[in-house]
Amino acid sequence: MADLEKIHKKLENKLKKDRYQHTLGVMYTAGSLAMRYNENLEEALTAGLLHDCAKYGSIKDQIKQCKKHQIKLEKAELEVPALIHAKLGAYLAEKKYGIENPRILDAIRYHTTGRPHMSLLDKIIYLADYIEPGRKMIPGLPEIRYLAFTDINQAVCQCAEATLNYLEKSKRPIDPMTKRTYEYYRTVEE
Ligand code: DGI
Ligand code: FE
Ligand code: FE
Repeated sequence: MADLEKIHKKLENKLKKDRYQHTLGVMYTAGSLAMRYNENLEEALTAGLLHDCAKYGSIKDQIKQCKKHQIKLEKAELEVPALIHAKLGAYLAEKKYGIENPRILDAIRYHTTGRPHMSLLDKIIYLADYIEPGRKMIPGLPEIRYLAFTDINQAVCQCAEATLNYLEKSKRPIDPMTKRTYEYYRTVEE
């Protein structure tokens, strides 16, 4: 676990205090879900710790960083800039934090939108991000917290649905992948 210690220190210097606290919440929640579902604990802790590693600086700064590292952003990503930190995060986790494990990098890459056919680790990070103890209380959250530990696919479905409802209500552009996640998990039985 020596590497995790180093990552902790680096992130504490990079992220704002609130974001760092959220990151720790996601890390421990991901660890708990990994214990529940027999997922690799160290992978879950590492992905949880790093999932928002690109979420510092303004959106403009994040776009600049993408340019600098030759990360191509699709038009849709520029229209939904909240998604940029996930793609950039997967890149930084690999290049700046030395993570080679593609399962961890994918969990970071898809933590905001989810995707159809998520791996168990993807689901754990997607849910841990939503349910960690520091999240502001919103209607439906207690049920998703319960479902995360009892019926993980149903939890993913309700989390995606709640996100879509929230985006529709606040009239924000919706990424196709966010929709596909919901459509897939609405009917999935795996
Ligand atoms: O980085 P966090 O704040 O911890 O959480 P996150 O990465 O899940 O999401 C950041 C925001 O992105 C959150 O308010 C939900 C939003 N989001 C997810 N899918 C979409 C989206 N925003 C837009 N505009 N469109 C989407 O498809
Ligand atoms: Fe995020
Ligand atoms: Fe997050």
